[in-house]
Amino acid sequence: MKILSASVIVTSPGRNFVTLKIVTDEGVYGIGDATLNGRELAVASYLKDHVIPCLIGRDPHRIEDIWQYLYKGAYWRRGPVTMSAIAAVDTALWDIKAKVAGLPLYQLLGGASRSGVMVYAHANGRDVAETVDRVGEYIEKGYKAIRAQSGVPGLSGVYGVAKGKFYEPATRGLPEESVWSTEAYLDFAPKLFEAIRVKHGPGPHLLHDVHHRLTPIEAARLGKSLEPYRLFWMEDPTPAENQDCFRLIRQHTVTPIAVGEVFNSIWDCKDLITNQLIDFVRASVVHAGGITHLRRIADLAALYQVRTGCHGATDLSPVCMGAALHFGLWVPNFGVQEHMAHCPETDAVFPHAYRFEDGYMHPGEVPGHGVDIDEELAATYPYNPAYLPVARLADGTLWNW
Ligand code: EZ4
Ligand code: CO
Repeated sequence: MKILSASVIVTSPGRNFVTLKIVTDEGVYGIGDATLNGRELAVASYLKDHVIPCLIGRDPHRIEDIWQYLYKGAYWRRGPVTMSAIAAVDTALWDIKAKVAGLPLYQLLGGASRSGVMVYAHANGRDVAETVDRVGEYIEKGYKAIRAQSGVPGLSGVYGVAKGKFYEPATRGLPEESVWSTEAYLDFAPKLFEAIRVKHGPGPHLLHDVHHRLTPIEAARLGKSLEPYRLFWMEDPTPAENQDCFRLIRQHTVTPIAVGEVFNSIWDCKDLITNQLIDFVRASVVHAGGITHLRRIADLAALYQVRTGCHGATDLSPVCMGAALHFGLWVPNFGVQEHMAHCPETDAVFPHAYRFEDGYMHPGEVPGHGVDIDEELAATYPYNPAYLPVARLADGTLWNW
């Protein structure tokens, strides 16, 4: 079997997605997600101009060798653009291998370790009352785990809270700017979670995304103040570049910590995992080198009782979601999978076998990863540039968004 051709499909059914399609000489094809929010065309070019020419004629079954070839062979290792491109190739090759085997992908990884993949939903409200109501709506829909984000009094725009009906972080045109106040947020956050527990009781797993906004000592204060509400996790409490910062947070709080949605390799995770500075690793199929590399990260994490909590916002396409659900059904140290539903236009462009039932998702039993792309429909949604916002302090200082 040989790789005959490969193409990059850029489409914007509601938001931008980059998809790689690899076609074999036997007619079987596979697809992989290559979307890097706000930097989409860099990955598209990396694939088209530098990766695809190296793939033609190769045996698609040699997934590991092709992964090593693209990683070591580029000389320039790691980075979000490179690793998203490698991930797309890897995901498409696993799709092909599973289709040829006539098996759903999770069977090739080692089979199901559980009956379904617990997912968490996003409950976003403009204030406490609205967020408490949104949490209630997701409980009614059957979700066992819910992330809560709320508008903060005194701040006009906050991460995770929708301006319109749906929350979508990227906006068309140039980056939006928002003003951030750590003081307002730290005073507010415990009140939000107190109200949620008072109304909805101890049952639901509650999650919260700090989105890199705090310094280590502020994150320690937040974690401590949230302890009475027993969060499932506090996500990205501080940027994870200088990872020693997490030691300081750990000295002060037992609120579990999840980090890693911006990570692209096992080297970003290694020290946090081996020093037991985090409890959940957020690395995803698309941004961390595909199934082949994510499996390596999860296996390292398992040694330290760190569990998976893969990123799954709407900027990770249904192709990534499908692959993530196969991965999550298998991975022994599974924690939770993020689920932010795509809009109907996106779902129509990417027909998929995965389904939601009573708080759990299942990848389905279709051979491969079970997600396809309707190329004709995709072509009716041309690329539409969009950026993630930036945050500034009240005096104009650029902050972490
Ligand atoms: O801001 O995916 O936990 N989820 C998140 C996301 C990220 C976006 C960035 O593209 O933090 O909403
Ligand atoms: Co996040």
